[in-house]
This record gives sequence, C-alpha cells and structure tokens, in this order.
Amino acid sequence: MLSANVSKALNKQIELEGSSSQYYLAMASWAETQGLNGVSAFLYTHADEERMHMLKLIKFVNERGGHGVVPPLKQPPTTFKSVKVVFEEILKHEIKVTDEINNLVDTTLKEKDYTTHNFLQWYVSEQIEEEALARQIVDKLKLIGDDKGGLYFFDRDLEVLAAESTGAEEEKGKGK
Ligand code: OFO
Repeated sequence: MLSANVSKALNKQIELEGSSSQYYLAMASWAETQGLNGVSAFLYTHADEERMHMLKLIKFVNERGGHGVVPPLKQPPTTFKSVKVVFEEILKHEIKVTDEINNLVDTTLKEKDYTTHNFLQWYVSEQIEEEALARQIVDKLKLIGDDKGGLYFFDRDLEVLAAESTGAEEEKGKGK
C-alpha cells in the first residue's frame, strides 16, 4: 500500500508527464504548420512517449492500492520562435523532469518504500536518455545556425529518428 506522501508525489509526477505530452504535442503541431515534417513526426512520437510515461505511473499507483488521478489539460504555447528554441525548451523541460524524478526517488527512500523506488529506476534511466538526446539535438542545431540547407537535412534526420524510436518503443512494449 502506498503512503499518502508517496501517492501524492506520484500523482504530481503523473501531472508533469501529462503536461510534457501536451507541451510536445503543441510543438509537433506548430512544426507541422511550418512544413517541418521530420521535426513534427519526432515530436508527435515524443508526445506519445510522455503519455505512455503518464499511463505507466497511473497503472502503478492503482496496482498499489492508490488512485492515479488524470490531470486537467492546460493550454501549452501554440507558436515557437524557431526549431532551435523548441529543442532548447525541451532540454530545459527534461532537466526539470529529471530533478522531479530525483525528488520522487528521495521521497520513496524517506518513506522506506522500496517497491516504488525500484519501479522508478526505469524513469531514472529514461531521463538519462531523454536529456542526452535533447542535448545532442540542440548541439546539432547550433552547428546548423541559419543554414537553410542544413535545416532541411536536419528535418530528414529527425524523420528517421522518429521512425526508429517508434520501433524501439514497440519493442519495449513487447517486453512488458
Ligand atoms: Fe517523461 O520523460 Fe520527458 O518529460
């Protein structure tokens, strides 16, 4: 059974994963209107992944006798200054998510809830991957600068990355 503190902290994380999903969905939709099909495919996939992170937490909370609360929808920004700004925002956001996961892990240790602690290790590794990927993309965009040709190839690269990550998520799903 989850303690009140762990349950509250997990529900806070459910809300954060849900808002991450909405945020990336807004970015995907904006990118699509800019003709950046690869960037938008990548971001749509990313939005789905965040929803899966939320769902995994809801199910865990419910399995442990708590109640995973579906958070309200908040309107994310609708327009973005540039693709570079989008990925800088993603990196900032993922760093914040990592901090929150760490706080959550800390709460489970204080509450001696080793089952939830163990469950959260998946999120700890996922955050390492997500931060590294966002950082890599921001670095690429810094190299590209204002080069339109570079942006064209970048968009194509992200299309490939989106297809790969959809495949990888399906594999992960099979392992469940
Ligand atoms: Fe759920 O990992 Fe990003 O936010």
